[in-house]
Amino acid sequence: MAKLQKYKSLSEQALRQLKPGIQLPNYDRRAHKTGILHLGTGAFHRAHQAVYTDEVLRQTGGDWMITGASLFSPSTRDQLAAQDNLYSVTSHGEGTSHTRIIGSIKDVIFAPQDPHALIGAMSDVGIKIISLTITEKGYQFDPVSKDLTASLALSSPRTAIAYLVTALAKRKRLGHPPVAILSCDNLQHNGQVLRRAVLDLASSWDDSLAVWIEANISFPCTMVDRIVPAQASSLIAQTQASLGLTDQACLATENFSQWIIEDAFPSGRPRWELAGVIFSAEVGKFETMKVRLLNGAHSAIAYLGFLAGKVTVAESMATEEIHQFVRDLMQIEVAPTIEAPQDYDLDEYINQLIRRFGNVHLQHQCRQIAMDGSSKLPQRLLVVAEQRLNRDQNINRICLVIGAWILYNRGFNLDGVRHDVIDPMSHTLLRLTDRQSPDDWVDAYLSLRVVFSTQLSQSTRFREGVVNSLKSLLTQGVSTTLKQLNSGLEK
Ligand code: CS2
Repeated sequence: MAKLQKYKSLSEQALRQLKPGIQLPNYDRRAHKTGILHLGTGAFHRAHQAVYTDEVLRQTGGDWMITGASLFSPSTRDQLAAQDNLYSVTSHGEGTSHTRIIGSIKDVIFAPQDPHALIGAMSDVGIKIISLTITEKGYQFDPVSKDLTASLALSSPRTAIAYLVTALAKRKRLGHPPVAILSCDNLQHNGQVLRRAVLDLASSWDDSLAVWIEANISFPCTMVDRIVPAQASSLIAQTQASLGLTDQACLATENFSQWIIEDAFPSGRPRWELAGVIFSAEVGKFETMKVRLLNGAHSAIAYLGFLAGKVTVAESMATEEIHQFVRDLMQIEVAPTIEAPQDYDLDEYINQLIRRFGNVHLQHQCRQIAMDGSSKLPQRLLVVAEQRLNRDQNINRICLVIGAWILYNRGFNLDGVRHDVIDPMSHTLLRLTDRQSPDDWVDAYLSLRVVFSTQLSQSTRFREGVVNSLKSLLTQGVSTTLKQLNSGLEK
């Protein structure tokens, strides 16, 4: 603590006291108005989209500052407010690291404290883009849920989708210009999924609103990619040493970053291409490649690594059998289901992923990725299993990941050490393994229609694959199970 007090806090005024070599926002932050409203101002948004926007403001200016909103916790708002909404992002590559101060966030609203302030900001005439990082579970939306219709009727929405519909209704009423609503979450066809969710809720409320949204609002699809661990407890002290100031909101990430966007912005957009964004009509191919290979492998590492007693992704990947398993999962089972975007070589992409997963600077915890498996696994790996079953191909590795997920959801690892299971379905999941044998557990899991399609739940091969994996993990442990699988010759 004494050490922390020695340093001043990061702020506009303190910028000149930063150590040399740190990149600063070289634009007058007050002179640029807000053009983007972002829902979900977590670490990922702040180390990805906010960085691209900061770069555009540096290069060409414009009214593209971001107003952020947090829907669940006031902590980002509080940390940033104490620092004039400035924070640092340090990116680590192989042997290099680079720190910059990001200035593109103008303010952050904590929605539950003042929902009307957020609706007001979303319907402001200057807003041209409403973007979202609300994680996969934010899209699992039930339009007839009492909670949501009631909250809408009261005009005090709680979910991102309900905020969007309420704010769009206000924009329509005020005659304000159309906006692009930009999903930046790891879902296949994220723009279309979001559009459907918004239209479903809007039409359950007011048909004419749904018609107006269809005619005026765009929902571009995007592929976002940067590995951004949640802030580790040691990071503030480490960053302090390199900044010479205290930054409570600092983030560490990798030096890789990618953002592919469908170019459909009815009221204009920042020139993000200047910061490396690729505008493409092929977003779908990029999404499939990224969600299945990167995110699918990530989930595999998270569950198997965790069960094997590893804390981080890099530590898991340093284990030979996990490393080999992850490579084979990607190369043998996942890649053949993917049509690569133009000029992309899947083998090279996989090699690059293996290097990224091995980045020891990231401290990316398995338990962070293990969260919310019920809303992540369907588009990451289960869809791959379906395709492979249709082609009568081997799905052993995917079945093993599902087996590891089931074991993880029991709330203790293979040595009996307890952990919290964070998942929108955690209560249901915990109960499913109350039964006698792994066969019963799997039958109970397969009846979860939100997770497993009819095809998978009726597939004997899938069921047997998961049951056998579970039994092997329970009796032989992670290492032996993986070694056996890795030595198999099946393709
Ligand atoms: C991860 C992603 O937590 C997770 O589920 O797989 O957040 C991943 O790090 C990003 O999608 C990388 O772009």
